[in-house]
Amino acid sequence: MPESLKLAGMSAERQAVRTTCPYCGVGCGVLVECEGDRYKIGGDPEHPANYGRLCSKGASLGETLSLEDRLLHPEIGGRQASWGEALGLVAAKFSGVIREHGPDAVAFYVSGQLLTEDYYVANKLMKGFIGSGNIDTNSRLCMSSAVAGHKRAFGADTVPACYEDLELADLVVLAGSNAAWAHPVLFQRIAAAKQARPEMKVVVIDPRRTATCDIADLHLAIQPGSDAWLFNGLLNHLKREDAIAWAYLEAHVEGFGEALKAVNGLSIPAVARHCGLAETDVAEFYRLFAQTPKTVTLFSQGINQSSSGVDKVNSIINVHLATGRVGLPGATPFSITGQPNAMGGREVGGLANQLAAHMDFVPRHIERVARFWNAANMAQQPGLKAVDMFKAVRDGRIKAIWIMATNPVVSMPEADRVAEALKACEFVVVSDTTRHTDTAQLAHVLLPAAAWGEKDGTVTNSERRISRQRAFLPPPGEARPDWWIVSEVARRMGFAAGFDYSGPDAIFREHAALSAFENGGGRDFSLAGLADLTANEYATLMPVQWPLASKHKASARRLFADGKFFTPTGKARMLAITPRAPARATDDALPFVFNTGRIRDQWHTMTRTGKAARLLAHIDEPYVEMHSQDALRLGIRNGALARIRNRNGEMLARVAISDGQRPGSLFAPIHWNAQFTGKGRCGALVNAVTDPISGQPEFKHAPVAIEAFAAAWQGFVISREEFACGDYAYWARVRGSGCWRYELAGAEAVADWQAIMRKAFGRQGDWIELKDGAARRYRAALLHDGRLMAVCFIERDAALLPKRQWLASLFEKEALSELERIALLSGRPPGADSDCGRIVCACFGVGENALRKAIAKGADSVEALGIKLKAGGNCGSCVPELRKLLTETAANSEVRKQPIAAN
Ligand SMILES: Nc1nc2c(c(=O)[nH]1)N[C@H]1C(S)=C(S)[C@@H](COP(=O)(O)OP(=O)(O)OC[C@H]3O[C@@H](n4cnc5c(=O)[nH]c(N)nc54)[C@H](O)[C@@H]3O)O[C@H]1N2
Ligand SMILES: Nc1nc2c(c(=O)[nH]1)N[C@H]1C(S)=C(S)[C@@H](COP(=O)(O)OP(=O)(O)OC[C@H]3O[C@@H](n4cnc5c(=O)[nH]c(N)nc54)[C@H](O)[C@@H]3O)O[C@H]1N2
Ligand code: SF4
Ligand SMILES: [Mo]
Repeated sequence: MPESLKLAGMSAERQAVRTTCPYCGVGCGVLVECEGDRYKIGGDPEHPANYGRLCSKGASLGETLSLEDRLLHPEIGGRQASWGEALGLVAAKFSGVIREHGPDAVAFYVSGQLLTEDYYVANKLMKGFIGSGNIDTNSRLCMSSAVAGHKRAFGADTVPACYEDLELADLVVLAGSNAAWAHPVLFQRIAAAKQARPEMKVVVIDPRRTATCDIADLHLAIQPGSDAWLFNGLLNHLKREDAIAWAYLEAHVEGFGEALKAVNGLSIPAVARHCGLAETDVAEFYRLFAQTPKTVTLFSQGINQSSSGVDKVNSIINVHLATGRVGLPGATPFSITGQPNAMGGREVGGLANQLAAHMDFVPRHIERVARFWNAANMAQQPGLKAVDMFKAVRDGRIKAIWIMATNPVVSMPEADRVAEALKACEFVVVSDTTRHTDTAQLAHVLLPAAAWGEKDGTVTNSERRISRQRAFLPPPGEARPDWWIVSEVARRMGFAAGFDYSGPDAIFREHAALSAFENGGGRDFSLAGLADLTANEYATLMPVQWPLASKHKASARRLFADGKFFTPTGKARMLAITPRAPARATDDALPFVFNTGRIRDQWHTMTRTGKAARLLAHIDEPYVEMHSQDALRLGIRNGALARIRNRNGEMLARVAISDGQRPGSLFAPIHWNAQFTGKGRCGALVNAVTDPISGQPEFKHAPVAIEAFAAAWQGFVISREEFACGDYAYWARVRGSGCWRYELAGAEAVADWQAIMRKAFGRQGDWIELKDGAARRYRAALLHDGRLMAVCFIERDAALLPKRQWLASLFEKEALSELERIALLSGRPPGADSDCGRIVCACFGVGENALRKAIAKGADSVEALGIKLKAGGNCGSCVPELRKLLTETAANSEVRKQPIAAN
């Protein structure tokens, strides 16, 4: 076991490995205790990001380690190949294309989920040795507007803040962030701080009422896309209320005259109109902001993912500069990162328009990096940004592309066109951990990457904190770390000298040395203090923030407290912002705003979280959230299926009616893809329109139409074996405990379900069946020696279908009782209703019905529910929902909770 450490009181065989969660940018420390081949995964109590806490995803990491659907060997054209053959082919093809068409005819599309060391070598190969800027990253879809906003305001891509600021603040503004679901441990830190100091205020700016609003004193359900008006209006208000830090501006800021002029006359009523808000709410927000020196504005994708994202970022930074609240304890703008190593990717220059170590495509930086690398063919200009890169693939300008650790056929805008582009591309290489993804399907060469738990390296979280990821498992099959794969291709392309690394520690040292190279303090990113780490120091490296200018100095927790910035004048810049509406407006044909984002228990395209049954228990199908007025008007029922479409594509999903949604707006999760459902990729509808500066796509605002899907029948199959359901108009595959569930629907009646079932599951065993052709009803169960193998329930009227929990639970039994067999086709448990309902607490599997019952019996607080049912007692991610159930039940209201799962 590499780099393990022995904890006090542990036996020699029992060791613990300190590593980092591979999901969100909070970057929680994880402690893996290994005993033989068993591990226990928990939060690392000593990690300063989480102090031992984990959210539901982190807590379920152990359930995602199975080798099911792992890519274990290199493949060429679908057949297994040796590493030698696969690496040789990739090197030969890339070299061939470069020789014939030049370096800009090839591209790498990489990811904020690579470790810094992987990322560094990929960037070095493309920009230093292939000689093109054509390496871009999924961070383009995620952080690029924040990067550009930082550079405009601060002269460098610097996040000035640290997590503690969120606890020290008297006002936390969450703009376009659903932290309760997307950054749960950080959200819990804010919630705990607020509980300890109830005078602390929280404002949430989000068109939807989200779980994050649970702790909000004020929720501004803003008109989608209108944030720049809100923050511009705030700047004007600060001026009118004499809340501007003039001395700070004079000393440390330029451009404030123009910035203030640009917001002249933007009164509260005007803002309220632009933003679709009540004047009193706008006024309350402005009052809070003006009077609270310790304010942190945390912003995320509701701001960044916009065709005017960079301006929105700067409209936020403007109000912080205007009040001198930058980089001070509890007073700062704070762009939170999404992926575990989004920040690391920015450090190594993973974006097509950056160089490594926060350097730019300017002659003296190009020359400096080339000299440091001894680069054979240093790129002289930026490459194509993600959206343009895939356009270039589509029209044949890029002839070979290598995709690493990202799934663009799901996650890019106009995703169907991305699939077409890859289908048309001469040579597509995909490095992934998973055999079947929507992107892997289109690869000519598949390269098996080592996964979390198997690879070693570093990641940098949202507060610039570098933590080690450490291996505690050997890579399975022939999987190899990404840095190794890239280096081996580089060697075969003739660049051996630049890629002769003995391990990730050697790469990290080089990365740190480059950050310090000719850096006299003019560049923010410096790891000078880590440039000569020994292998052993690297192995035992504790979490550390950058900049770290010297080994002997403590790292900087915050930046800019001294009012010195990285612009040529040393002053920060305020920018004159002219708010712009989203690029595409709704119209009669496409009257709804389609907003897309995350849910609590899934990570991106589900290649990992989709492996844990308990993470599918909270929300199990692709859904679209809409307001009840819209649903009523269009005759769409809660739980029915709907088709959402526009000129780019379409999506089929389950409707969740929620009055937390704005009328005229829809929300769909980004996670479902062709491995889990028929038509659930919301990226198929998102327009490939981008911010002109950052190139970040407008993921939160696509005009669409929605209509009820006219299902002739609906139903489900639950089975131990997989069921081929690809031909039905709607299908969603849900992992259960010991079984799979398939939710199904079709537009046309199916003639013979019996034949389908026999074909799928065989004639052997006992078939119990009920057929009623007139009602389009079919119910069947197959038992082998008393053990349930499969059930199928089909109805014309979906309301007649039974709940799934009880039937699914029968697959955990070795044999059914007589009573259970009798009850089987009714779909309901014999005797008392033991259906616990939809799972709310994923950690302890506590369902909604059980919670409602406990509340009815007097459990009147989250704590009481915890004592009675354990709910919420582990990761706490479900606490907002518990609280909601408590208030709902108290009000005895009929309002559906949001968002719902279908069953
Ligand atoms: N559970 C989970 N957590 C994750 C991830 C995951 O896949 N699953 N992914 C990680 C990644 S990579 C990222 S980037 C982060 C993203 O984290 P977040 O940005 O917090 O998540 P999103 O759900 O994408 O979007 C945030 C909110 O923006 C709102 N929004 C939409 N339009 C507007 C608007 O015009 N103005 C404002 N103010 N808000 C708007 C949406 O309604 C949504 O609630 O999450 C990270 N954490
Ligand atoms: N509609 C819509 N689309 C969006 C967004 C949105 O809000 N709305 N958000 C965007 C954002 S912010 C992001 S960050 C992207 C995320 O989108 P993606 O990056 O496409 O999503 P993932 O599923 O995380 O893809 C990671 C892939 O890498 C594989 N993998 C995991 N570990 C490793 C490893 O160590 N090595 C290698 N080689 N592979 C590995 C996984 O199996 C998976 O296939 O989605 C973007 N797309
Ligand atoms: S908040 Fe959850 S997903 Fe994010 S790093 Fe921590 S445990 Fe992982
Ligand atoms: Mo992201």
